[in-house]
Amino acid sequence: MNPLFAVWNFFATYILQKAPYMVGFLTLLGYCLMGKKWYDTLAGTLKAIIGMLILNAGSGGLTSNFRPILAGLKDRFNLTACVIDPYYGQNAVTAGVEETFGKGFSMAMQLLLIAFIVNILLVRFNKITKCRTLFTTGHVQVQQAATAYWLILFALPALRENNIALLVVMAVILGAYWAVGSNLTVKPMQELSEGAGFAIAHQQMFGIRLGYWAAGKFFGSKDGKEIKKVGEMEMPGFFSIFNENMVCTAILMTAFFGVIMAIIGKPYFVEAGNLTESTNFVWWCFDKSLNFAVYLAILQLGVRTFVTELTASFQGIADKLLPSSIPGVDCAVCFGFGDSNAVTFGFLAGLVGQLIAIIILIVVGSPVIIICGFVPVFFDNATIGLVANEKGGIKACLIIPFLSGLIQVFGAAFIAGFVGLAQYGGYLGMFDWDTVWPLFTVLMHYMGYIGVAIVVVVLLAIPQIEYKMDPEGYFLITEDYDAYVEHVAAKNAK
Ligand code: ASC
Repeated sequence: MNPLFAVWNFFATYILQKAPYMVGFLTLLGYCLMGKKWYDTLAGTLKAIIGMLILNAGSGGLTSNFRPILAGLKDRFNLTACVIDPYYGQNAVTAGVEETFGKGFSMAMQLLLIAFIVNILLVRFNKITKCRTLFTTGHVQVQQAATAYWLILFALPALRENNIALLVVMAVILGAYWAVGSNLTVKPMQELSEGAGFAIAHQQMFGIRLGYWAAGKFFGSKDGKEIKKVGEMEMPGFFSIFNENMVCTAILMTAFFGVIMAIIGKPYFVEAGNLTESTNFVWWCFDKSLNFAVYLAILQLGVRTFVTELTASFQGIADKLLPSSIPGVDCAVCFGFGDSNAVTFGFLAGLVGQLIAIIILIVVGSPVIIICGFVPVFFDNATIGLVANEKGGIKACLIIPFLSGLIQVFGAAFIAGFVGLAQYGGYLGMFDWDTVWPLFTVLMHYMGYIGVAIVVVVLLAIPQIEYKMDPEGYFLITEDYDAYVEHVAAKNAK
């Protein structure tokens, strides 16, 4: 193998697609560019990698513990249903793409690399493009590349014959989505974290901005009246224990998941090998529910470990390579900021929304039935709830994720049925992929290349519009958050 190609291959396999090592790589690069001492660079890089690995242990623990429970609903009621979950979605693409389009999966990986380069270029030339954020979450990029590959192959049949044109169209759309989507989260995240210096590079970036906007518009403070955020609720007597995040999570999870697990019933879990006949089922449910709080705590520890290293070192990259930029990271990173109970509330409100939407699909006899996957229902709605709470208080924190839950299920049912992914049992199902991507797909399907042009132009116009709304503050918010806050205060005083 050509040595250059071998290096590239190694980088793509072990770093680009693995968020902890990508974050470590960027930290290393950033500190080197800043000329830090080698041992500080080493220590910072290790902390960044380990912090991200801890975060993964938390989010992986949540997913592996709670995914089977939600998926159990499907088997328990013998539903032929499409599970919305990034991993089910990726499996469905791998299983069906050859049969459906006569194309292998390997092109999705080339797409990932080229789209990433498009993201870098859009940030590099951000004096023109106004894009300020670099995607660093490789596992998510793999899932999205797979799904985008399917959606675009479906929408534009002519491209199936022309690999180069296919790659170019896909990479431009996906790379623009990464740059523009994560850029949309700069303001909500800088406000939430009081200038920690990161954006979100995940699967609900438009959802975050929409939630932020709706929370401010419909629930935000009016006439100077303070909004009541989750963390500021005064709880009397017994309810005061809900102010403690771990206690709150444990009690709510036991109540909610207790009911779901009771509905599924012990025999199912015994058969699935999760527990034995002699295990006390009630105690097992209680233990499982408490573990939710454990994994959340692990996840937050991970965030605390790596965020400062990554954002401090990224200054080197911003100074030397990608001006005025900040890193886009996993959505779970924001769980370390704001009111931690908003994470739990947002999730549960989203779950209620999803369950109601699923019942509606069943009642109206929808040809595609959706089963909620843990990843969309938790990570999307917790994130959106957290942002909504910050901007609009507790009501926003409950109502907006609830609506998001409905939208996720209806959007996924539509698109997974429309493009034929439902029959392979899964769809990515995260918020943006139930909303903006179906819209892109429909536009491209019915309008062909004109649709492609509309998608690209609209995407690229979004940061321009945001820039026009506040040209002085736009880059200040990533370069110097304190100065940005003063700038906003001065603007408001006028
Ligand atoms: C995803 C995905 C995960 C989770 C994780 C959240 O979309 O594929 O594993 O969300 O990134 O921390």
